[in-house]
Amino acid sequence: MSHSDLDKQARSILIENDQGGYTIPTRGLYPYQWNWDSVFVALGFSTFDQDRAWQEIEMLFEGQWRDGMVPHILFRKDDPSYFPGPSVWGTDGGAIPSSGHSQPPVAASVVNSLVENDRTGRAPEHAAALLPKLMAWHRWYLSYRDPDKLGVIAVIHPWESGRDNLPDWDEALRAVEVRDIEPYERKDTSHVDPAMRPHKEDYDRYLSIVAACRKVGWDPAKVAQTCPFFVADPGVTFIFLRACRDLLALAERLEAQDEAREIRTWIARMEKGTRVLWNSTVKAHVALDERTGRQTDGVSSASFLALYAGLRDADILSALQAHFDRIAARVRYMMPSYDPDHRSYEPLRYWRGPVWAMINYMIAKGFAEAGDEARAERLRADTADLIETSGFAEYFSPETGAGAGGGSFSWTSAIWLAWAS
Ligand code: 9WN
Repeated sequence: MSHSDLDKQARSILIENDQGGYTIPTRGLYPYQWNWDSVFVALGFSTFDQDRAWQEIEMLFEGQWRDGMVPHILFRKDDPSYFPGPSVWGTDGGAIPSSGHSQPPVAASVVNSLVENDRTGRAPEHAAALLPKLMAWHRWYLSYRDPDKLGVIAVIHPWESGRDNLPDWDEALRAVEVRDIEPYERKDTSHVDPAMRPHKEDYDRYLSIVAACRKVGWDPAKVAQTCPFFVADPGVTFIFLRACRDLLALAERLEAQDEAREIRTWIARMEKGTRVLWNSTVKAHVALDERTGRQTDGVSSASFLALYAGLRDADILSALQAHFDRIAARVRYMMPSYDPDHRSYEPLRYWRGPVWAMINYMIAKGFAEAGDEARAERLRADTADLIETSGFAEYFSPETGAGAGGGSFSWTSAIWLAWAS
């Protein structure tokens, strides 16, 4: 298929997945509005309809909780094709029924980029209205996902990381007691091959964490104290740090001095904090279980986001370049979600190996900004090849390039339009 046919197809996927101002990731498998999916979708829409891009983000923020949190799923209408739906979550934090935790905070970064690339003249107005909401969300992250002020962001659920069954969560998840869950029927395995999805033992624990948080009424301070899962995540930490830098640029552009001053203190705290995620044996940033103090031992695609987060230490750059080249010698398509040399690597099982287009976009941005255009271009070219060969799949095998998971996928289409094509 030619580039212009793929452009056309990508636009029509976004339009078909549009539910009237917000976009679902894909039909059947994910029938609601997901947080970081929507934000990447806005980036895609911005290439051909900037007003629609703003609307996507504004509708996401309609679901913001009173405490500042922006949920990972908004259940605008009940849809039996997804489990767990609103009744399992039992939340009451905002105006729209939702899940009870968040997802990687890419919004400030995309908002800043919509402002930079504005062709309508209306961006400053949209951005000014969003600024206090973004501030509230970022404050929420610092208060309740870094209560000990370590300068790293923890996730209270694998789903909050956006990288559900990453090997980094295995040990912490095993420690979660399976309790307080009703008999349930999964829906994901009826849409896609069960061999590629998380195991039942994982789902039992996913639901046990939800039950534990529901028990404390999703009160964020109580969740931080009592949640059976509390793991500092290099993915969310780096995305958050990057988002803080972009939020600062936005605040400065809008001449919001007080906000800018406050954000600078966040950046200083995070820049220092990320050191606790550095594993000197592995030579990369890894996850840290805050309940046990144990670090994980694998390089994940999030390790490469250190550059996207703006960490400019020469040792970090050279370690990541060496990992990149080692991994590139093992797989055909970069960047696998987990190290192919690690014992837990599985090329097609969800976040244990496959390639995701929007992760490649962020990693490449980091390499380019660190002056490494060659590795940035390798990521773009691989992403384009994957889409040209296998279409707009949810994710891809790093070995064969086969597409897997849901089809006609929104964020893959958005990333094609905004970057890969
Ligand atoms: C749970 C929608 C979402 C993505 C996540 C991805 C997957 C959901 C699931 O799909 O998670 O949130 O049911 O597997 O892991 O990153 O936002 O595309």
